Amino acid sequence: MATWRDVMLPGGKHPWHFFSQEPDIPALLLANRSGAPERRRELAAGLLAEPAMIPPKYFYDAQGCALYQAICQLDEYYPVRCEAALFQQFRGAIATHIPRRAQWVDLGCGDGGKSWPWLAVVGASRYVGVDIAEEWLQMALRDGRRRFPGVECIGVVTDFTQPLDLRTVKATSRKHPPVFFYPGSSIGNFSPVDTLHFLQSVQQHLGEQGQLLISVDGLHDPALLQQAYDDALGVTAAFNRNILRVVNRELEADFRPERFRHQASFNTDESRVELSLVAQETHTVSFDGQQRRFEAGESIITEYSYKYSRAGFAALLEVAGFGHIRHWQDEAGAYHVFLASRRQLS
Ligand code: AVJ
Repeated sequence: MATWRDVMLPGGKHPWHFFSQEPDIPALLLANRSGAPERRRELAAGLLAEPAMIPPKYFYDAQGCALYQAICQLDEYYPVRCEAALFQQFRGAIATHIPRRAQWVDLGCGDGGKSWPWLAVVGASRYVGVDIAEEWLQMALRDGRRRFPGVECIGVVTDFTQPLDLRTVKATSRKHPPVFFYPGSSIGNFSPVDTLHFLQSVQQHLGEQGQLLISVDGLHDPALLQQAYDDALGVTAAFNRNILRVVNRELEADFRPERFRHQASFNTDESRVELSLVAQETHTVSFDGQQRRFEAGESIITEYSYKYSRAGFAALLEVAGFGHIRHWQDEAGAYHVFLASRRQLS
């Protein structure tokens, strides 16, 4: 994801302001998008569960996006820098394996900023931005068109924590193979089982020459992970607690964020960082005509961020039907980039 600086327009105006007035918004396809009633059901069910949970996709309202971008600037948050350095160093080498004229499918595109350096190198024929946030997608498409006049830019608004449904892309596609680009180690938010399902659904969209280019955060020293997810400035804490504001809005709940403490810990057995919000005092929260009592010390789980060894993730790719698995990593061997295509049946 790009920095907040990148989304400010000349003159310091916030881009949202412009979108609503632009007549020239490129084609957007809507697929598999959950509406407000489903979101409310999902949130309410999570709050009533034991332990309570709020899915991490609810972090990203406008304020959550801004806080996430601040996280990406933190000294402690290493993944962004690891990935940027890896892409910088190996872009040319990776691109030699990517078919010319491909359809570049940017999963979770945000403002598209991570894709532009690739598009210039791989000679793509089409850019397909995929994101749950329509405003970001529109910005990505607009920017993509401006930068690459010869590349057709289309978007799919979808929630791909649901099974990936890109029939809309296929229906409009030409013969060119897709390259699925899933950077940012965002795959870490899926459980291993959901990761497998996600990889399988990408694999099914690949055709013979398609590729998946994905980055995955590796296994680190728990102390380093702890710092990356509980930074000295408290930015991650603010990001985490902001989710309660989102729930208040979506579900007419009366959470008081100051009653919860940010907690990050590494679960070695599950190989994941766990983010939660811990109630500081016993109290009851109302939402959508229901109530949930939180005991002092009780947690709401807000995010799992799974970490993989090289071999562990390669094994998942293989089980999902990928072959020709290529791999790049940083010097410390703790951040991974994989490029893989469909395993050909012999
Ligand atoms: C967006 C899932 C890659 O797990 O590192 C950063 C989100 N949460 N700090 C991650 C996140 C807290 C991030 N991903």
